[in-house]
Amino acid sequence: MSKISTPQKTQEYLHRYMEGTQKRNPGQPEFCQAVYEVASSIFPYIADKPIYHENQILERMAEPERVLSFRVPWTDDDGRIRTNRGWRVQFNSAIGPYKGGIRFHPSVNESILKFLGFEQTFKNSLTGLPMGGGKGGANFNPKGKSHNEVMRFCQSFMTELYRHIGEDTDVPAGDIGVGGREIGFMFGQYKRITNRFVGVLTGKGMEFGGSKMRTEATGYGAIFFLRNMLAQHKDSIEGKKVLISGAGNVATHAAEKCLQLGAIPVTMSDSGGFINCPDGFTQEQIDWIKELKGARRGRISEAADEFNNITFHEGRPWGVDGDCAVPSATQNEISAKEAATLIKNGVMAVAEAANMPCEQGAVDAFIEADVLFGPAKAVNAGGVGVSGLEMSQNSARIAWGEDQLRKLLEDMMRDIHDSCVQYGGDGKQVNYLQGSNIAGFVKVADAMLSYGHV
Ligand code: NDP
Ligand code: 2IT
Repeated sequence: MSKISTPQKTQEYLHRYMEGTQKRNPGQPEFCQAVYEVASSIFPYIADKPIYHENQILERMAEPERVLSFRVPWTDDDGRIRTNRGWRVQFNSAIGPYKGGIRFHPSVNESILKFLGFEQTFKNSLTGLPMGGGKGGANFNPKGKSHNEVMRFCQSFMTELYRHIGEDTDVPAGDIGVGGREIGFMFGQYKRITNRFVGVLTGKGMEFGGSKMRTEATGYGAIFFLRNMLAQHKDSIEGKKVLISGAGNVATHAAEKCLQLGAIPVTMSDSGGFINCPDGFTQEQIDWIKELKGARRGRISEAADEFNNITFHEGRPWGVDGDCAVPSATQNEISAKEAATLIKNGVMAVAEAANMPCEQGAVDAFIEADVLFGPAKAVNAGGVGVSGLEMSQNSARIAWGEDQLRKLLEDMMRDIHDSCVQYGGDGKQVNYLQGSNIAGFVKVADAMLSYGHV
């Protein structure tokens, strides 16, 4: 490649790169989607920086260092032997130990875990902490399983996983279907097998090395980022109607932070449909929903039976009128068509609290329509950021106070926002997609250059 590439040549290189990626990863659409989203920002950025091309940095970055796949046998309450598949994708350790969550959901497959591990690499770089990227999980469906079944599954999962992880090697955490209960079961099993009490998982309970603010960090961080995007563009989050999807860890804490900052959270959802509260959920209602979707493992529709001002609807919440959208459930939950509806209804900002919740066509539509678009790797980085702080506390065998951690989270989200502005801010409106991809890329790429061809 010549020293300075023309925009047309850059597009050709990108096209060829994506053809190669698709050929090498057949049947992995989510992974290819995530690679395209990053590569479309990075190719123009490195057009006049041949060192990255000469060293095949983007080619190496799109290949996980290691993908581990394993059998997870467990016994159900009827004494029947069941078998699931587990994975750990150790994607990139250039800037620190692999770090990223574990997802238990029937849809989990290698494509989804590779997209998540790839994204995690850039996200973790953005936090400014020394963490590489990884992700894991199983195609296990926790719905309808008893407490003891979940415990036996987690123990079996860790009985294989323990040999691949370690406090300085790979530090998993939670994600969809994996919360405090599952982390407790897995940490207990790790400790039992290895006879070591170390910070090998994050998101732990307070009694055994967890960090204050970790539970709240992703949802709170996402709303801090939304506030920062609006403030950067001379607007305020106060009084804004916010559409939220999901009703799990991320969604409920996003709703709570909206309320604390004077915004009006009007929707939440689960895989059965969404609820709408035009006046905005109260803290009491959010607490009730946390309990419903947490310990009670119920359905979001039950909220409409409990509260007079809440209605339940089938489908997703993107047709409801709102100023901002914060998708907080799962990947590809806003299609290009739904993006068009949101734009028509006047949405001014979208903050991706889930990982890759917008299809590529939706991302393009938001940017084209000058909607402020906060990409997941920046918006939801507060979760893994506080996980990094949990690792520091565990290594030092100390526990920081809540006020200190709240401030560290808020500062981290401001720094991530400012890095996005630094690399994506030369238009009339900041391009956060470009900013986050480039800011995340530079540190990992330069570390890889330092190591030579590994
Ligand atoms: P939870 O398991 O706590 O909640 C997930 C929520 O999303 C539930 O309401 C669930 O509904 C809904 N959901 C999951 N899958 C689907 C689906 N296929 N279709 C419709 N709804 C679905 O997970 P989290 O809140 O932890 O995670 C939500 C998102 O945030 C994920 O994308 C995750 O990767 C991302 N994230 C999480 C972080 C964390 O710290 N937990 C950090 C950064 C990102 P139902 O109950 O019906 O299944
Ligand atoms: O997607 C994510 O960033 C997470 N699920 C959190 C990862 C972590 O290690 O805290």
